[in-house]
Amino acid sequence: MGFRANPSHRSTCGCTSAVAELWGRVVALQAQFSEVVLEGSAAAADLPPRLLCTRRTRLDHAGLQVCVGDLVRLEGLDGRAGRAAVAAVAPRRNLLQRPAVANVNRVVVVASLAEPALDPLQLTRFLITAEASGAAVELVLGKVDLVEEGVLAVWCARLEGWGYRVWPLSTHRGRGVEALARQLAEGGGIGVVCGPSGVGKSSLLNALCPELALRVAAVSGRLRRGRHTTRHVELFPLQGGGLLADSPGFNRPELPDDPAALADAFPELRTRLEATGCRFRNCRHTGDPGCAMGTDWPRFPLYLACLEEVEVKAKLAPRRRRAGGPALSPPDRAD
Ligand SMILES: Nc1nc2c(ncn2[C@@H]2O[C@H](COP(=O)(O)OP(=O)(O)O)[C@@H](O)[C@H]2O)c(=O)[nH]1
Ligand SMILES: [Mg+2]
Ligand SMILES: [Zn+2]
Repeated sequence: MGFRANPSHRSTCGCTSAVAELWGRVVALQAQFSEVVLEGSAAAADLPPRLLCTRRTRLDHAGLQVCVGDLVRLEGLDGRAGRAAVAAVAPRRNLLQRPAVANVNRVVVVASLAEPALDPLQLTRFLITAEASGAAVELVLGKVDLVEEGVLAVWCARLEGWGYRVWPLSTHRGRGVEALARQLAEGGGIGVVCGPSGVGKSSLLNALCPELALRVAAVSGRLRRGRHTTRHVELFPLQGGGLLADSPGFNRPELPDDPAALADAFPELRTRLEATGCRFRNCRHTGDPGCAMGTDWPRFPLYLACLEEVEVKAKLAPRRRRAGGPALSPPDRAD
């Protein structure tokens, strides 16, 4: 660990000294403190790997929240005490809502075929939320030791038809863990694991993040109540590089507000739209005669169900629509 001078983030204090700026990544929040890991490897000074940081009050005055995943500039470093203060937050590339993590590069959506059984609509809701973040999406099928190989093969083919590469996995058998670890290490950056409760997300995180596994092992076997099992959000280093966060259990992610954006969150539809386009502008792709997307694609009924829900939500928010949101008019011809 060390600090790096970040040339793209000039000091805003107006001073012209050549002191290198200190930047780090917020990996956890604790009450009013941020836990920050210093970025870069320049000048591996005698600093603790994690700094406990307060926030400069001017950030509060600007209404700026510090989130897990934020890249922050530090001031007032007290290396011996491992303390500093967050002076600035770099612009975020995105902000996931549940869990609240900024600058997410990758969302790992986990589902299982058994215990609990896979619910295609629920999985679609998770995938839509993941796609809406703009991050890369990986689809993991967990607990594959509980199902027959034939059943697994059928589901893999079905989910590939949804436009995803599928990562079959069993943390109990160690199957698929290394392959997924390699994939996650390739992109680096920040990843978030999400999916319904009970599918094996926390077990997967333990398998992928040695530091977390050590911490879990250190927790009393009787209580089994460490920070990792609470609603606390924390980024853990992956063995091959990058950081990964778990999600607390919630089973019904909210769909996005904008009906016009929904088609983009279905990769199989998005690919078709990019390849052939649809001759109608503002088309909802719901089977109107002439819509090139047609209705003969596997997730069409799920797309319809989600679209209906998003449109009802949009109708209930007329003020947002008047402010320039999507119109709900029927498709008009573009040619
Ligand atoms: N059979 C089987 N059970 C698993 C596997 N991974 C996790 N489990 C079990 O599934 C339950 C829920 O796991 P957990 O990781 O807490 O799921 P989460 O709610 O998604 O975080 C626990 O009892 C785990 O032991 C697996 O690969 N195979
Ligand atoms: Mg869990
Ligand atoms: Zn269309």
